Amino acid sequence: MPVPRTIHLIPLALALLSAPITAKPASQSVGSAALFSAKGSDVGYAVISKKRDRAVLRISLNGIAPGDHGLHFHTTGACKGDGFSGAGGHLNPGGHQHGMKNPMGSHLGDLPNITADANGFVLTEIPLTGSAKRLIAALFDADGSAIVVHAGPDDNITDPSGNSGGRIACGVFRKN
Ligand SMILES: [Cu+2]
Ligand SMILES: [Zn+2]
Repeated sequence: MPVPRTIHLIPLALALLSAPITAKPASQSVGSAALFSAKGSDVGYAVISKKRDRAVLRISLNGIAPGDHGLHFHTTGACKGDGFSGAGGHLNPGGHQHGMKNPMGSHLGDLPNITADANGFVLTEIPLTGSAKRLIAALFDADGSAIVVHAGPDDNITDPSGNSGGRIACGVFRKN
């Protein structure tokens, strides 16, 4: 009896289509930053997404020197000045010291090092610790924020910037 079967399947199909929306929300993009080098070349982008109260950073870069590089959220949304000094220090609304290994740490803007491969590519996803709501409020406050890539790796303990060297790329976050 093919006709009654089809009729009964329609409500079932609608129920299946609507179920994932309430049961399992997809991650939602919150904002992004286009990064450029000190010479002004485009080097990639970073996207912040959230799912419930957890945030994730996805970053894609090219033309970066192979090896490990410090990566941070900096406190001001300005990639200006000598060595991107306009971005200020690390995002630090809690008034802590630098570094995930520092007993007095860490800054909200401290992130794990990223690694550029032999071709200078970076493609990675970093789960961000703590409340997404708090982080997003700090990133998109009145003066905004920036994401900065450093010349060398961050030692995760030396205050205030982990001895990670100069700022080689910077991007200002824009809220969606
Ligand atoms: Cu930095
Ligand atoms: Zn820091």
